[in-house]
Amino acid sequence: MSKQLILALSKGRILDETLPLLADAGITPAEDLGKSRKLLFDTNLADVKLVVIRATDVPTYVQLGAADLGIAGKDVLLEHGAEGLYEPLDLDIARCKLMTAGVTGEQPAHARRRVATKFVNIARRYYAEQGIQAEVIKLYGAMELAPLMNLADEIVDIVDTGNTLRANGMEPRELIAHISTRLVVNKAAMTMKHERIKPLLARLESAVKKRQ
Ligand code: PRT
Ligand code: MG
Repeated sequence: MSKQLILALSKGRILDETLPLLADAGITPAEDLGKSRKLLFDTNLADVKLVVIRATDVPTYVQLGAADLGIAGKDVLLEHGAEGLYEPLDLDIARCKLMTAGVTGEQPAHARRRVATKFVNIARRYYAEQGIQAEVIKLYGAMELAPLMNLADEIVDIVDTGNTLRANGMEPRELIAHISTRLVVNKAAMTMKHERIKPLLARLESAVKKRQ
């Protein structure tokens, strides 16, 4: 195994909250991530590199050992599955809720409920646990549109303020999980590179604690 540690970062809104946290932990990219088209970056720490990838790809990179560590939303981790991953630290950023939602004031009428979501695994598990028969329909975005277009009776999506739902005539129904961003570590790397990972984990842990 290489002596470098590769940390995979989730692009998008998580990245915006991750960079200040990394800075608090004394980890800064060698160049401006926002301004570069590169995907692999050196940092001020000689043995730490960053890759910036799609949030949904982070668990895959870490699980397969292409990255040693990763930063990803709990929603993405629940959907992907935790095999081969340790989740040692809640970074306490990008907090939100995973919820079911439907058209305001409407009861889900279909005996077999049609549920549109990009979180198909989470949704299947959740409705099965509730003893509700569900037909889960995979979408890649704009879930709020599905009930309005009568594609689905309900959606499973991320809710923060609830403004997006309200703007589309919908309301949150059941809470599935509280979500925040987590640090994940490849299980083999945790053993083989423990001496390198330990201090990095400690830096991040104290940066998180300082904010609480
Ligand atoms: O990757 P893709 O572009 O398909 O999805 P995305 O644009 O939703 O991802 P991105 O980069 O914005 O960030 C996704 C990650 O941020 C999620 O995996 C969560 O862990 C976390 N997060 C925290 C959120 C939100 N808050 C959030 N509010 N992800 C998405 N939202 C969206 C939600 O999908 C909905 O459209 O914001 C809307 C709801 O917000 P409110 O305030 O209107 O309720
Ligand atoms: Mg996006």
